Amino acid sequence: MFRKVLIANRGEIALRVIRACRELRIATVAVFSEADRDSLHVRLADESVCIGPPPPSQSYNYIARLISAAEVTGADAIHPGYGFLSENAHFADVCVSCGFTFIGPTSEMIRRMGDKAVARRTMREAGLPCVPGSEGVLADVDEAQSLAGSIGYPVIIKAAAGGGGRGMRVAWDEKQLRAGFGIAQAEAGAAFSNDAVYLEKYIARPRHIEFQLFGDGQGHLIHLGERECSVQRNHQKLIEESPSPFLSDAQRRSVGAMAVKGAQAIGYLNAGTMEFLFDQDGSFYFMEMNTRIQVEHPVTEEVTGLDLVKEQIRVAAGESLSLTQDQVEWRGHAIECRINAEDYEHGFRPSPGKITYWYKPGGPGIRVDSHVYAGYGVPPYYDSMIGKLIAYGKDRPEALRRMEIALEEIIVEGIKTTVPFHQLAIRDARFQSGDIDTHFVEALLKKEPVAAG
Ligand code: MV4
Repeated sequence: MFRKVLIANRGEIALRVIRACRELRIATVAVFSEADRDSLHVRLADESVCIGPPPPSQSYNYIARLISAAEVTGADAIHPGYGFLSENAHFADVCVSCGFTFIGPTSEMIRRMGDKAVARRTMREAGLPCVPGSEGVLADVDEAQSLAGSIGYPVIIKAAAGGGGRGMRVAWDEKQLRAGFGIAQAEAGAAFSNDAVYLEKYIARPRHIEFQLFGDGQGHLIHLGERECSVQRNHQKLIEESPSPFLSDAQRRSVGAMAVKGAQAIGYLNAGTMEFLFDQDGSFYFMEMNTRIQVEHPVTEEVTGLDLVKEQIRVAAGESLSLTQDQVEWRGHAIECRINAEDYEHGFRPSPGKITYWYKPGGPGIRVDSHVYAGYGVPPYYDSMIGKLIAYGKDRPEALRRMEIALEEIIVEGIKTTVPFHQLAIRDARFQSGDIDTHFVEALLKKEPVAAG
């Protein structure tokens, strides 16, 4: 097992990794930017190293500084968390070539799944259902047009280097396709320095359901069930839950087995998530694979009773998975609300600043993963998430009720947060009945004009 782990991240996930290391009796090194000097991850880690000025490019994304910090502190492994360098294959390579274990999959797996057109081909060859579309990237707009003509409109053009909804363009007819193709290419080129795009049939109003996967170095690969992530806005998830209210046990077993088969095709190692879109009629399609621990991993932890971060560390250190597929048991229901420093009444605009008062809800089935405290200043440089509120119950109604109570209990003063949005969403009749798709937030905010005050 490792003696010392450096956490190449900040915020709640840095705390989450520190806690997992503590349980495993591994020493921890925090890294921090000048804007995060007073952050809890700095206080709770055994050691800390300042890695530069506030902008991520000068700190959390600055590979040479992270490696230097690992070298001077004598760490033997690096946990990337989510975001920042967590899906950067080059970073994984540099870690390994400098003698540090990267707590995640190999750089080769990150690279393969990072190219969404390659991921799609790989999973189709492994037998997973994929939306009809192009065989790899498109050469030009004429190829796009002839393909769209044969599969039928609407279609969606996606950046091969994209993912998470970035660099996508929907076309409902030939004219929109010809106009959108160049825009998609230009956007992809500007955002990812790679203008390769591919095409798929567009699925209207899908559900986003993702499966948690885990592989170890001994060739074991298991799935830990799914998370329903349809409640999102501008590709930012707001509420996640497990299990999905939409899936039957038989569907869970069959899609889970598919996901395992796909991950086995690339010999997948460590934690990964396979994202599927579900059609209104229950058909499902592989979309992409994320090669990191995700923000919403706690809902899976609550219903399986596992510690996914500890599992990541153990597997990276060469140990076997702590259980087999047959031993995975799902119990109850968990929901997560992302508490962001955002003013939802004004288009979810960022609301950084000092938190003057903070009261953390509690009671049976309530978990709060957060790095903030009264007096903490939310810096404007990073992601606006200040914490995750997770409610567990024996069934969905109990989890929902506990969430509703926790949202009434929580107090955050000094900044605006997404708490009022969550209160609205959780009480919505459609949400209560589980009737949610990726257009839920839009429909909710349209229907319910935000009350003054
Ligand atoms: C799609 C789609 C419809 N049809 N692909 C957005 C995130 C990225 N992982 C895939 N995304 C989509 N791909 C086809 N062929 C609709 C989306 C999509 C979406 C997916 C999941 C959650 C929210 C979404 C919001 C808008 C569009």
